[in-house]
Amino acid sequence: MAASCPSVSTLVAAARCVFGRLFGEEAEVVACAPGRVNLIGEHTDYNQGFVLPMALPLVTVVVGKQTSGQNVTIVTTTEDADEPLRVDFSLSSDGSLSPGLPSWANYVKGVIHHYRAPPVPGFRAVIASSVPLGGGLSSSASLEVAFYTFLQQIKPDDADKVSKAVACQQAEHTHAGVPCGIMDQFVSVLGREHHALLIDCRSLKATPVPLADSDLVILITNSNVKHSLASSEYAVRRRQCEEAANILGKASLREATVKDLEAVRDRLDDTTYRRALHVIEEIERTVQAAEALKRGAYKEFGQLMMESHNSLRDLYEVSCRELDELVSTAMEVEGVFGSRMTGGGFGGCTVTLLLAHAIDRTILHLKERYSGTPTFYVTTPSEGARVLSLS
Ligand code: GAF
Repeated sequence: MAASCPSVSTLVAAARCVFGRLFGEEAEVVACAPGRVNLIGEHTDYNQGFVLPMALPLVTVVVGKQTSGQNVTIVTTTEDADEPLRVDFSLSSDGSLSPGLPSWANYVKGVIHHYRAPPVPGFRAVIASSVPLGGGLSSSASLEVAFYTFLQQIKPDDADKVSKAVACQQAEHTHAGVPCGIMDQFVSVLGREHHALLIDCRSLKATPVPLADSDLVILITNSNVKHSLASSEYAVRRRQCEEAANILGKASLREATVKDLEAVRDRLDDTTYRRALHVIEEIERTVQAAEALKRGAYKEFGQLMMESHNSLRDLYEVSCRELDELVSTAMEVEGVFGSRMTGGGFGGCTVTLLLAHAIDRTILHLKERYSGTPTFYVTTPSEGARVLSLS
C-alpha cells in the first residue's frame, strides 16, 4: 500500500544509463546520501538544542567521472519542468563559485565552493533521487552530501564527517539562501542503520539510539502540499529566536530555562515569547523522548510527539491545516502511539509511530479521511552517505 521507492541499485542503474547515453562513456564513481525524517526536536537545531532524526532508505545518488580541464556538466534526472535539467559551468582556479540559474544547481555549486580541498577538477555527473522534492525529507541535504561524497572520490579531502556536514550546511546558507541548522546534513552524513541519532547541535556530538523493534513501524505520510511561506517564515523564526536569546542575555535558547523566560516575559512581545517557549520545551522533550525510546516506552514517546506537534502548531505556528488533519486522523487509529509534523513545516510530511500490526488500517484510514492525496513511506533507519562500487 505504501509508495514504491526505487532501490539504490535501480537509481544507480538509471543514472549510469543516462550518463552513458549523454557522454558516450562509462561513469567511474558513484556516491549516495540519504534524506531524513526527524522523530522529534523541531526548530531546535539552530538554537543549539537536541534533535532526534534518522536517515532514510530514500537517497540521492550521483554517478560521474573526472574530466581534464575545468568544465563541469551536471544533469539531473529529477523532474522539474520549470528549469533545465542540465547545467554547464567552468570552475575557477581558487575553487570559488557564485550561485546562479538553474536554482537546483546551486546546492552543487555551494558544495564545490565550500569543499575542504579546493579547487576540485572538472567532472561530468548525473543525479538521480528517490527523496521527494520539497517534501520536508531533506532532498536538498541529501543532494549536497551525495555531491560532497562524490567529490571526495575525485579529489580526496581530509575533512572529518562533522566538518563535511558543516561544509554542506554552509553550501545551503550561501548558495541556496536557506539559513538552516545542522540537523539534515549531519544525519545524512552520519546516519546509522537501525538507529535514530540524538544530536547535540551545540557540541555536534551524536548518540545513536537503537530503533529496530519488529513490532514497531515508522510511517511517513506526505501531505503533498507545500505552502509558499516555508522559506521566508523559516528565516523569520530564526530571527525571533535570536532576539529572544539576546533579551535573555544567553548565547542561544539552549542555555535558557522556562523560568528564565518567565523572568523576562514583560520585555518580550507575545509572539517572541511563544517562539522561545516552544524551543526551550522542545529541547527538553527531545532528551526525554530519546530516553523513552531507549527504554522501549513507545506510549511515552508518542505522547511527547503529540506535545511537540501541538507546540509547533500553537506556539511556533509552522504547521498547517493539512498536517494537523493528518496527525489527528492518524491518532484515531488503535495501535498508533504518536504522530507529528516533521521538518520545517508549512506542508511536507508527518511522521507516525505505531504498532506493526496497525499499519494497513492506519494507511487505509488516512487515505479515506485525508482531504488531499497522501503518499506513504513505511520506513526504517538507514545508513548515512556512502560510496558505492560500480561492479
Ligand atoms: C529544516 C532545516 F533545514 C533544519 O535545519 C531544521 O531547522 C528543520 O527545518 C526544523 O527542525 O529541515
